[in-house]
Amino acid sequence: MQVSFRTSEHRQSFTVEVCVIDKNDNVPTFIEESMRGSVQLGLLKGIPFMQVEALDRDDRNTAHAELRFILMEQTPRIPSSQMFFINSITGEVSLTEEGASTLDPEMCGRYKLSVMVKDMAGKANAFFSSGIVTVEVTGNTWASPDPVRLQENLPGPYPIPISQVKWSGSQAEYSLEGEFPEMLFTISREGVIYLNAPLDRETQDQFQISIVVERPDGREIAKPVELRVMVGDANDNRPTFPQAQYHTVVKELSARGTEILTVQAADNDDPKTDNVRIFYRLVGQIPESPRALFRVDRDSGVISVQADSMEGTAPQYTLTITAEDAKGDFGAMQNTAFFLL
Ligand SMILES: [Ca+2]
Ligand SMILES: [Ca+2]
Ligand SMILES: [Ca+2]
Ligand SMILES: [Ca+2]
Repeated sequence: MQVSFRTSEHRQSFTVEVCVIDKNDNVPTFIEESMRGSVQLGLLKGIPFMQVEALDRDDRNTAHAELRFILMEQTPRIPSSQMFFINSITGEVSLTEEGASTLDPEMCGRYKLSVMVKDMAGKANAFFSSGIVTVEVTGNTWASPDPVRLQENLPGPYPIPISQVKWSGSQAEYSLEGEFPEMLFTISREGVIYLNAPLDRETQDQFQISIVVERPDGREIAKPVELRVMVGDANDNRPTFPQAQYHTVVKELSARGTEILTVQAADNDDPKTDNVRIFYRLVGQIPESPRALFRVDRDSGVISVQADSMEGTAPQYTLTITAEDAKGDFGAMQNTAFFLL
């Protein structure tokens, strides 16, 4: 402001600076009178699910517009009277520990919170106004998905979607944790879980995968859920004998039916399936003989004397026995040799 005045001789002027000092003459008010939010079952304590906002037209740089939020009352007061927490400075609303552990949409699907906003940083001489927040409780799709059974050696094409999870609340990011080779399982932004390579039951026959849900800032939103993957067996292992050759001795006077030796092959496939059911067969004898001298039991692998007597036979025979699993996909040939004295 420029002020001038004239005396008899001189004209004089000076400047007067006028400061308008803020006075706390504005009451803070909620931007929306009735506010709505929804909280999902499973949300952890302290993770905001909504935010209340208020305005105060006084100078923001003074306490006149320094706002504080207060949760006055919750109705109904079940199962606890302190289900919710409001951050007094930011206005973010979250669950208390009690709220997070007892929230139940079937017991109470809607709460009304009466909230207050005060200026003067909430001091006694503050202006204030109040508002109502309606909170809907929603059930959540965030639950452990059903176990998945996958056959080993699936032909693909990969990746193969195997399951899906969804956090139905605010923005969420998913990740997987568990004992499996990196990138064997992955999860998309939409929560679809993929298998990226063929499984081998003989290496690992089941997986326990934890699915983690986080906010974009890395804070966990809810407890992880679990996906169990069981690997079904394919008959991809042939029976094998623990040793390539067996040696034994047969007495010349052995009678028919005398047990000479038991051969036993092993099969790495699932013992609960036919893929490990082994049949034994005698497929060769050197030197040959006009009558059958030996036999092998198809199921037990017991080799016994088939002839009435071993008199007049050669001093040594080499028998060839095969072990074959039930489907015969890989009939494994192994030699069995024994000496006859
Ligand atoms: Ca004010
Ligand atoms: Ca396998
Ligand atoms: Ca097998
Ligand atoms: Ca197998």
